[in-house]
Amino acid sequence: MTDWRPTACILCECNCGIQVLLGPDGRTFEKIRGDKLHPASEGYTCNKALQLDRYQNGRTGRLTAPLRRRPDGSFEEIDWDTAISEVSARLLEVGHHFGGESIFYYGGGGQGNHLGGAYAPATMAAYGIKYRSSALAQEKTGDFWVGARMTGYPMRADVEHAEVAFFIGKNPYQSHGFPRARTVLKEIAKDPARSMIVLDPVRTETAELADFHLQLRPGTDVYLLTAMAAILVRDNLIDHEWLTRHTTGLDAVLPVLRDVPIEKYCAIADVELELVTAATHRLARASSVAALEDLGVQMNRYSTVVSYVEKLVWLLTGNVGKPGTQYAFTGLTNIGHDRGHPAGEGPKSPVAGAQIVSGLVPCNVISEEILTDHPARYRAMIVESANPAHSLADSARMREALEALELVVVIDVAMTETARLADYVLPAPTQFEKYEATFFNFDFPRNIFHLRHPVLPAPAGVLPEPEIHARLVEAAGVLGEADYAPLRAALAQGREAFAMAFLGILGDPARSKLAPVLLYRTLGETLPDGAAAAALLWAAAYNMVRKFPASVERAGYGTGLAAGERLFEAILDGKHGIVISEDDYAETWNRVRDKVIRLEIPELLDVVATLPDAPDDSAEWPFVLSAGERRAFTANTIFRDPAWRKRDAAGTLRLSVADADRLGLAAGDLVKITTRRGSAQVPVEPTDRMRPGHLSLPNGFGLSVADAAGVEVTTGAAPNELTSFDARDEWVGTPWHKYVPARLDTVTA
Ligand SMILES: Nc1nc2c(c(=O)[nH]1)N[C@H]1C(S)=C(S)[C@@H](COP(=O)(O)OP(=O)(O)OC[C@H]3O[C@@H](n4cnc5c(=O)[nH]c(N)nc54)[C@H](O)[C@@H]3O)O[C@H]1N2
Ligand SMILES: Nc1nc2c(c(=O)[nH]1)N[C@H]1C(S)=C(S)[C@@H](COP(=O)(O)OP(=O)(O)OC[C@H]3O[C@@H](n4cnc5c(=O)[nH]c(N)nc54)[C@H](O)[C@@H]3O)O[C@H]1N2
Ligand code: SF4
Ligand SMILES: [Mo]
Repeated sequence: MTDWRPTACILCECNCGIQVLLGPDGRTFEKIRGDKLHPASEGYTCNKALQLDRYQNGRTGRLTAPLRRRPDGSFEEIDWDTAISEVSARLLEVGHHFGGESIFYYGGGGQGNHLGGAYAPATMAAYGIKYRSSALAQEKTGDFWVGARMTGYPMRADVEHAEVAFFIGKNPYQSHGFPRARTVLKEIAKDPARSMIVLDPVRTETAELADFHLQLRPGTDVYLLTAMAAILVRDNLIDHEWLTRHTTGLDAVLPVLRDVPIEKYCAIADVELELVTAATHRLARASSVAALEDLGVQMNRYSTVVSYVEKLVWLLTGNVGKPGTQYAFTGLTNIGHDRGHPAGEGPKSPVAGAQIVSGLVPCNVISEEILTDHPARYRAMIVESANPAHSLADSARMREALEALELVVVIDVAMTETARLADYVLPAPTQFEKYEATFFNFDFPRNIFHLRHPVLPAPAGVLPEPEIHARLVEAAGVLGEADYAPLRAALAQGREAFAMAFLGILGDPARSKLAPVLLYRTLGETLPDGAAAAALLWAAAYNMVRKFPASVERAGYGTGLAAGERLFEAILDGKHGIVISEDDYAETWNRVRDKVIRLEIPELLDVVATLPDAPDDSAEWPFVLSAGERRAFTANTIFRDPAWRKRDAAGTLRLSVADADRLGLAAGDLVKITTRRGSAQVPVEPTDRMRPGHLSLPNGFGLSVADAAGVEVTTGAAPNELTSFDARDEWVGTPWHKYVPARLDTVTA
């Protein structure tokens, strides 16, 4: 009973440390417990982590050999040499005819696995691939872009230490998003000196703990937040002295906010003016406010404008760079960073001309970039650790787009909805069978990184992603023994000599893009316990020291080149996760561009100044559907085995009791929900948590997995059969999954 193996939960960005005890067969996760030695989660887990055996050993459609699609649509197993050489030859052929930029790369990691995807840039370079995307471009790119415009550096909220926690379209009780969320929420709720403000049309578990629940009409956040910002100005609650010292653009913002018809906007949002005023005053009075926006607004109308106004609220009250406010974090990579080009400038997608933010093409334009005669259309796609046929808007159109491509290659652990449409499927070890990590490390003042060691061996027939990328790069003929030999020779003289040789490679732009594979094939082979996949972290550690020398030093790694080595060694050894940097709060200002925050984003301020009266709900679509709610038993599509759910097995459609009564519906009755794009039959769950007119379906349902008899069974409704690719944000193309006009029809048995 002593061989508890440290690893992490892979089901949300928190990646809580866990320990796993294997059964006698060496494969079953007999017991799972929180890892008290993990520096961020400190033993915490939520209910979901305890089901992880279903990911590892459940009925998932696990892949154990490379597959090639036959003309009749069925798959045949092939060996790895055949798979790599055929995939490579076909990618080269597409590149030869249409240019490497006609090959699209999608994914690179889910909630738990980014290490393999970090090797993909080498494959992209080898085949001339230019365009890529991931799920971030259907949620966070508006926030990233606005942040880049205002501060030049992404920021996160220090909820744990905030006097007032402000949640906008975010339900951390279920979805987390910061360490030990349920514990922190309960602490805030219990403390009379602290408050919680929640903007959500649903009385969520988080809203239930709140002091102020602003239960607004769906899709009206832009009005409500603009009214809150305007109340700050009207009631002279803004921090003039702080704003003069730290910001520009106040002169442009103030006249717009002075003109806001506060009462009318509260009426549009359908929240009592008194409640909005009280919440705004509470926030203004606080010594610290941490604001966290998420999908409820990021996948909704005016999403990018909402991200802007939300930031104005905490900026006008001076909530930056102090405990309990917003901070600029360190990290081994640069997730969240964007150049902040004004709208219309900067890089664009080749067909739709959509703005590329943080290097990512908006997910909602991908099908448009394919289903066209445009000569620059994408012709091939590599999908790694993602399920876009299920997770992107408009599944029917995504399927059509994938089928229109000349080549689709999927790297996954399971036969997913996307893999079924692939020409080649390349199987990987699970996240517990290899070295793995995420780059979702945004903690502050101490930031954390966790290189997880394998918990159990991988089956024969699968290859870890770094190995797949290395083989693809080698098959393209751009790297080989001649390239590795000098690096290996340098390595024989020690890490310092290796560092010098490697620096030489970084000086050559063409070869520096291949650096991940160069590291993997040289340094990687010398790392202990088969930790080759960690090779790339060596360069990342050096880079971290270069970017954040004081923070790394405060964490105890010293300075200079030696600090890079020490940090890397600590990462390799730290099976429970380690502290990689330590900041003081004021360090945030050294990361803000020119140490000045720009309050004015002219394009977005124009929208705020000219908001129309909210359109009336049309009779054809009497409901608004939020397609994809996080619940106690949802976890994207990481769990494929439906048996993991202890409750809500069918994925109910939640609606208000008033609507249910009016339609004569009782719990469990089937209804047909119809949208502009499709329809689905689902059981209903009437609840007093919902506003009349609002519907909610969970995320992650609608997966098909073979049952014991080999028959494909689909559980619940796939949300994106109901969403449209063209319902999206005007600025960065993020989808309006939480605002889908819908209709209900009763189903007679
Ligand atoms: N249990 C669980 N946790 C998860 C995940 C999971 O699948 N399951 N997935 C992870 C991932 S990938 C992400 S991105 C996060 C997402 O985490 P969240 O953004 O918190 O998740 P959601 O439930 O999609 O949406 C949040 C809230 O938005 C509300 N909402 C709907 N419409 C509106 C509106 O018009 N205005 C406002 N203000 N709110 C609205 C919903 O009622 C919901 O409570 O969760 C992560 N954590
Ligand atoms: N309508 C609607 N759509 C949504 C959302 C919504 O709220 N509403 N939410 C969106 C959000 S926020 C997100 S983040 C996306 C998530 O959607 P996706 O980005 O598509 O990712 P996941 O569902 O997390 O699936 C991850 C994939 O990785 C595979 N996998 C697991 N482990 C490994 C591994 O070790 N290696 C490899 N190669 N593969 C592995 C899994 O089998 C699965 O196919 O969904 C989005 N779609
Ligand atoms: S799903 Fe729960 S246990 Fe897993 S990482 Fe997220 S908060 Fe932690
Ligand atoms: Mo997400």
